[in-house]
Amino acid sequence: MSESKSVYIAISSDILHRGHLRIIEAGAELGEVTVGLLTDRAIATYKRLPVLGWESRVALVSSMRSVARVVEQDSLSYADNLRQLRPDYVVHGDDWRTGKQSLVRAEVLSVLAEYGGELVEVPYTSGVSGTEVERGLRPLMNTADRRRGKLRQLLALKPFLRVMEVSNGLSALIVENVHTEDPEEIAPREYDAMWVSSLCDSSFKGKPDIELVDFTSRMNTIHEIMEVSSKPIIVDGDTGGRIEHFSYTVRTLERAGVSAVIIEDKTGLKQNSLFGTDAVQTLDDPEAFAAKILAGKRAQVSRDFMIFARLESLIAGAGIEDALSRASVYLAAGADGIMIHSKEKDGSEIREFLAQFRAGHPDVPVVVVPTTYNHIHEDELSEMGANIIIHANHLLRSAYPAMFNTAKKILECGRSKEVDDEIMPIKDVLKLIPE
Ligand code: SPV
Ligand code: MG
Repeated sequence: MSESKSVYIAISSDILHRGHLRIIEAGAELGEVTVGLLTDRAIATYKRLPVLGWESRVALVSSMRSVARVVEQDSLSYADNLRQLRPDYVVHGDDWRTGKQSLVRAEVLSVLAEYGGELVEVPYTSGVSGTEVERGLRPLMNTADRRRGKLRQLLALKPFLRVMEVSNGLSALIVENVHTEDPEEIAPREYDAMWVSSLCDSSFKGKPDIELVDFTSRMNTIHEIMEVSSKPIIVDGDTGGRIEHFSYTVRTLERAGVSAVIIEDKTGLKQNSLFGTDAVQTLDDPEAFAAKILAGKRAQVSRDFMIFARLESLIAGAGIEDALSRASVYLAAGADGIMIHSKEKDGSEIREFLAQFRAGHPDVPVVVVPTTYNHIHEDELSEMGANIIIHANHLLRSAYPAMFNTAKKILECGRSKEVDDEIMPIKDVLKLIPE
């Protein structure tokens, strides 16, 4: 080994296999190896949550005889570390010449050229793929405990989480797997979590959103979703029901592996919030609702489960001051975060609420549901102070018109040929769900 030369190798080391070891050995033959270990944040942003946390991964890599030092690499980009460390060599498998990783490679080459560093590529070790190992492990890793904890983990690692409505196994499969395919983007974008909406769960059952679909049925939907997916789940708990019942609800949800429940501070016959003041929206007494939150937090067994207090003041026309004072009461009772709801189209009351709320509570997780003020981009909502952005009903709303139009057209035409171009070919349906 040449002591005078320095070598940089970036890995996540979450799933470490002989391909990685070969790269590290090849690096050690060239000089002293510094491993740029991807931080939890980098892995969560670009891939999935790591199976092993930072401390374990550092311990593992530091113990290798060929590794002289471990440093943090906080993004997929090597640029900052290379400019700082100016290693003589970067070593990587040659598999990154094609595909998404080629963008990272191009940047590495240009930074190395700035000071005369060199890229050394090791032939790819066939027969081992970290991605395949990860895919195989995923069901085993998806225990109720691990899944429940994912929401808190993601909240700690990402500036904001994007969440999509799921109402059955099929929509869960879509939200589990859908991702962007922009060739300019190094890592595809995915949804971070799933929202089990009371409006959509009810609507898919042909029932109104008035807490009529009972909790046993809601749990069946949740199990259906859980069986085919691995992302964290946030459940719309409506009003939470009676205080005596809510304690049981919390335990049932957390036992199943749900990450969070959101309950709203309304009482009486619950009406959907998007009716606004067109329906009777009766706000609960703040102390009574706080007592419900407290009962839920006391019932909770796990550390990770979260209870969000949903503020309906803006929906009921009670104003921002009312929402702010209620938020303080609910947080004092132990709420892990709040959801602020609004059906205003321009988003100004949400903006105003968040500005005032953030002044007093910089770190409390905040959920928003931009159904009506949907001209505001996720990034802007995040800058305004939102941590969780829920697209609460968009799969229901896209499925219904498609189903309705197909049913109508076949009726009008007396045959189904006319809809052939608008629906999935049957051969694709047969392959839709792998065995
Ligand atoms: C739901 O999705 O059921 C909600 C959000 O509670 S909203 O419909 O906007 O009230
Ligand atoms: Mg609801």
